Amino acid sequence: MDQISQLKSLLQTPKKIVITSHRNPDGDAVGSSLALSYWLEQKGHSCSVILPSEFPDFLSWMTGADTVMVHDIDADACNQKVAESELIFCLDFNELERIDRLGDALKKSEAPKVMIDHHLNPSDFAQINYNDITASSTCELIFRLIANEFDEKDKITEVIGESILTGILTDTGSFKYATSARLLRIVAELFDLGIDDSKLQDLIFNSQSEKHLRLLGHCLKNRMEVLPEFKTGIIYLSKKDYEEFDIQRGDTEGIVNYMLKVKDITVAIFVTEQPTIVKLSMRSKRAFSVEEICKKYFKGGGHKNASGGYSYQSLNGTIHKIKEILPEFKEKLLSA
Ligand SMILES: [Mn+2]
Repeated sequence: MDQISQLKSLLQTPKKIVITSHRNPDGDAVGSSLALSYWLEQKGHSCSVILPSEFPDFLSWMTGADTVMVHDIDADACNQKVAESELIFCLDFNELERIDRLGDALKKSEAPKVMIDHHLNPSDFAQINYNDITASSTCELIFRLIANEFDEKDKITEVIGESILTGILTDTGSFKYATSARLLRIVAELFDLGIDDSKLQDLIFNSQSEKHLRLLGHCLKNRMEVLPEFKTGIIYLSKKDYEEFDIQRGDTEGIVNYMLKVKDITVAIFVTEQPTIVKLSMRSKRAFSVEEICKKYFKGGGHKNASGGYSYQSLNGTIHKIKEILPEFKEKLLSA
């Protein structure tokens, strides 16, 4: 039996389902989780969406956002839900390490797991996998699962459509990255359903605080270093910056992308000093793979043009390490 048929048979009787996604959930993580939960509930299942950490404020308008459970806030209740669940969906991530302690609860559970994801190099913890690294977003895959694999396009309500389009808009940066003819056909179908894309664009992209914009100004003016010989830009934020600007979850979202606006920058690296680790977020243009750097040197990964990782070295040590490894990639950088 193929995996979609297995999923269909699992979903034939009402089940207690847990839907989970990655730490620091973005629009795709939250959008795909909510969209999937609404579709499954129409089919008679009872769903709990459980995220490892809180989602950023700019997603709080989403229908159902207030029902999301957060493991960082109430681990016991979340673990209880996982223990009771008969089926677990893992969305927008592909290894259990990405969900920290929630991953331990998942490992203990004997419920079958379904992975739906578009990141490179999936691990094999799930029994059912619906992965496509050419998909723009997990939300695109949720649409394809419902409409194509289950032939239930009629079940895509306005709320489900809005959730799906939210993930598509955020993961593609409003149709700038990872687009395809297939994706745009899906978006056309969402428009046909009456989804108001300009309303969503406004809620998602034009809802920044004054503080956020001033922080961006600080990063670009005082914290950006350009290394022209490596076509690379680095922006860093120290613990002191975090205090001074009162930086909260989500406040640094998207800052890394600004460096790619510079004509001769191919790689943008955003380095932030967290309480116990230094976090790296990398973006690249064209054929150059930041996934390779993140995987080889910073215990991370993601996509060719968007990856992340971390380091246990100091902030300065980490920036020094970046500068040390860039020569290894120089040839690829200059030819990309
Ligand atoms: Mn995604």
